[in-house]
Parts: sequence; C-alpha cells; structure tokens
Amino acid sequence: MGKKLSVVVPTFNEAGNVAELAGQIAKALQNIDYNIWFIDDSDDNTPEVLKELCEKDPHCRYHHREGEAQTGLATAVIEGFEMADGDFLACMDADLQHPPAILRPMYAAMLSGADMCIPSRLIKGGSDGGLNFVRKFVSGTARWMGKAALSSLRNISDPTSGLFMFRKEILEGAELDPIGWKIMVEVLAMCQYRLIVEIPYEFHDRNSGESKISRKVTLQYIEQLKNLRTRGKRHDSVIVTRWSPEFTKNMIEKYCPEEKETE
Ligand SMILES: Nc1nc2c(ncn2[C@@H]2O[C@H](COP(=O)(O)OP(=O)(O)OP(=O)(O)O)[C@@H](O)[C@H]2O)c(=O)[nH]1
Ligand SMILES: [Mg+2]
Repeated sequence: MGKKLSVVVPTFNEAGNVAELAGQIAKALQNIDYNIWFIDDSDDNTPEVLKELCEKDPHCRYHHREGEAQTGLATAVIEGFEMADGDFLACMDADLQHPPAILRPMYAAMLSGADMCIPSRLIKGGSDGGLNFVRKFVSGTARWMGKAALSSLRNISDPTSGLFMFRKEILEGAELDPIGWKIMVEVLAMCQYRLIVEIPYEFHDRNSGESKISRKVTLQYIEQLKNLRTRGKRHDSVIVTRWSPEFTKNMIEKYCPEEKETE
C-alpha cells in the first residue's frame, strides 16, 4: 500500500514560482500519491495564480489567509501540517531554492523506515549553491547557535533549513509554538522520533520574487532557541544516518523506482 505524501509550501508573494514548482514536483513524484498545500499570506496577485493552478492541477490545494490573528511563515507551515492529509508531510520553500527532485529520495528514505528525512547541503554530494560569504556566514552562525543551544540539533548537519519530511504521527502531542522562521528546529526539539536520514542536495538561487527575510527574523530565532532550551524534549536514543549519493540512488530504485519509458 502506497503512503500518501503532502508537501506544505508557505507562500508570500510567489506568483512567479508556484506553477513552475508544482510542475517540477509532479515530475519528481510520478507514480507516488501526493498533494501540495500552499498556505498563502500574499498581498499581491499570488492568490489568483494559486486559484488558477488548483483548478488545473488536481494535486494542488491552497489556503489564503486574510484577517487571521497571526500570519507569517511559522504559523503558515503549522497550519499546513494540520490541514494536510498525507501519511508523510514535507515542508518546502516556494522559490525553488529547494530542488523539487529531492522529494523522491526523501520519500524513499521515509519508506525505508525513517521517522524524518533531512536533506543536507553540507554532506558529501551536497552544495550550498555558491552562497556568497555574507549568506554563508549568516547561515553558519544560525547553525552554530542552534547546536550550542539545543542538544537535539547537534548530530544533524543542516538543521536550520526549511526543507524536511516526516511521518505525520511524530506531531501527535507535540506543542509547536509558531514563532520565528525555523520550523524544523521546533520539530526537532519538540517531537519524538528515533531514526533520521540525511541525504545530500544542492541548494539553488531563488528562482523569482524577493527574499522575505528580515532583521526581525534573527531576533525571533534567538527568542525561539531560548524558549526551546526549556520546553524542548530529551532525545537520548536518536540515530542519524547519512546516505551517500550512490546509496540514495539505490534506495530510490528499491523503494520508489521511476517509471521506465516504454516505446
Ligand atoms: N505563508 C507565508 N509564507 C512566507 C512568509 N514569509 C516567507 N514565506 C515563504 O517562506 C519561504 C521562505 O522564504 P524566503 O524569503 O525564500 O526566505 P529564505 O529562503 O530564507 O531567503 P532567500 O534565500 O533570500 O530566498 C518562501 O516560500 C516564502 O514565500 C509569510 O509571512 N507567510
Ligand atoms: Mg528562499
């Protein structure tokens, strides 16, 4: 029996990216049961573009939020996790910095028994897509701070990105607090899980549209880490496994082989 995958995509003014993203996800997830949940806070024409996309592509759903008490990236992702009906849930940015093709090996990792799959730019076969020095420094500092503050992040090579997949059940009973930008940090600290698989991936430049990251985000991250130091669960018996690119290919072949083209 196939497991269903729901990909949650938070969107803020991503009109130029969502159709391309949905198309690339469809290609990546051929013969896999999946849907995409766009949770949108845009103030441009993205909702109209999403409406049109959802009418055309039966895998897509969207929820546009307006006048809700809290908007923002974290509440969007958590709301998406609550609405989505997959056995496995994934979180992915809309701007194609996370290549959709990675969803297939992530799904294979989940079928192989992982509770969570965390792609990494920083292990053999991965790449940060040539980030400039400032971006590298900011992202390295965020990782270092996270690992210093929270033991649950220490064995994970790339714990601060917005790209991950997990079994829906790990959310049961976990109190996720929607502040800040780093939802995976929240999940790693607050949920219970045993096996994490890391697979390499290549990060890309934003496809179109603008970055929404701001100075406020840094302050919220520090607040989130302080908060999780007291709220976070203990994770004594977690196993983190790293797959090489070759092993990843074999696991796709074993768990979710791509359809061979027939004449
Ligand atoms: N629903 C919702 N989504 C948001 C919000 N802010 C950002 N996003 C989405 O969250 C994802 C990550 O935001 P980005 O601006 O790409 O942040 P980033 O990747 O850290 O920064 P860049 O590397 O500059 O792109 C994108 O899909 C955004 O559209 C928000 O307030 N609400
Ligand atoms: Mg981005």
